[in-house]
Amino acid sequence: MKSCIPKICIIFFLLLAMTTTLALGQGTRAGFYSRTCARAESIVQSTTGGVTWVVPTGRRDGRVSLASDTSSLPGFTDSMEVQKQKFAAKGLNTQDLVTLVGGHTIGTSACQFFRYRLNNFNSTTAADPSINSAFLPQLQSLCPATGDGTKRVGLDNGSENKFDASFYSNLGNGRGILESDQKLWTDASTKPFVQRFMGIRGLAGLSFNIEFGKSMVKMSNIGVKTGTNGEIRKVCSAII
Ligand code: HEM
Ligand SMILES: *[C@@H]1O[C@H](CO)[C@@H](O)[C@H](O)[C@H]1NC(C)=O
Ligand SMILES: *[C@H]1O[C@@H](CO)[C@H](O)[C@@H](O)[C@@H]1NC(C)=O
Repeated sequence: MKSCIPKICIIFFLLLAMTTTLALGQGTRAGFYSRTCARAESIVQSTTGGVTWVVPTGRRDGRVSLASDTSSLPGFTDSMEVQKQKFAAKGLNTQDLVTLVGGHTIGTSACQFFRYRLNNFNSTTAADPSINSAFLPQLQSLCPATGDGTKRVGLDNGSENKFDASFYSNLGNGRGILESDQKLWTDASTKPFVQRFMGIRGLAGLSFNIEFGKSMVKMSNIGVKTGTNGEIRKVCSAII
């Protein structure tokens, strides 16, 4: 380790300490990061960070940038059936799917990811008929066909900064922003779960707060790396 400059050494030992902790932990559970990153859970709780599907691509500065690969975004290409199969292969059921997508109770989307639904849905239909007819003109004025595609719109209309079940009520009202979100309502296999989060009478209600925690822990335990098999990144989008 002749060329190990101090900064690198510090990072190396930090990583070593973290991977040791991982090996001991053998899986994710509430409190898992309480020693190594005391605030991790409250940070995750308060930001509910967006899930990204990533592929490595080359960069000239030596880092590997992890660019978004929209072809792997289920909402862009996959049917609900395929999506459910992918979840099932990882031990996650249809309720987990509906629950995890509820992560869209927080945050925004850029117009470019959904404005095709407003004027250019498919070869025979201009606007996606699953969009509420009063909501459609609002969306069209916020996201004009030729306007700035990077402009952002709340995924949970009227409640984009609050972690609550209103995302599901919005789906029930045709106020989903992403086609894949709105499909949770139009698809017969996922609709009952949306209804249960909405608290519709006659169906056993589900608490979004409780179910979200359970499904997140389930998802976090998929393919957990132990020992030296994983890495904890300081910058999630780059291998430094
Ligand atoms: C079914 C799979 C999912 C699809 C297709 C999907 C798709 C998307 C898309 C297209 C956006 C907008 C991105 C942008 O415009 O920058 C987004 C944002 C977001 N997603 Fe998802 N997502 C999925 C699952 C999830 C899950 C499981 C969570 C969390 C548990 C989540 C949390 C978020 C958050 C918080 C944002 C907002 C980010 C921001 O405001 O910058 N998503 N998602
Ligand atoms: C276009 O979308 C409409 C509404 O969802 C649907 O009924 C129709 O089959 C679609 N057409 C094509 C060509 O995909
Ligand atoms: C839905 O929420 C209301 C209240 O916050 C806003 O005024 C609307 O602009 C918003 N509509 C869309 C399409 O985001």
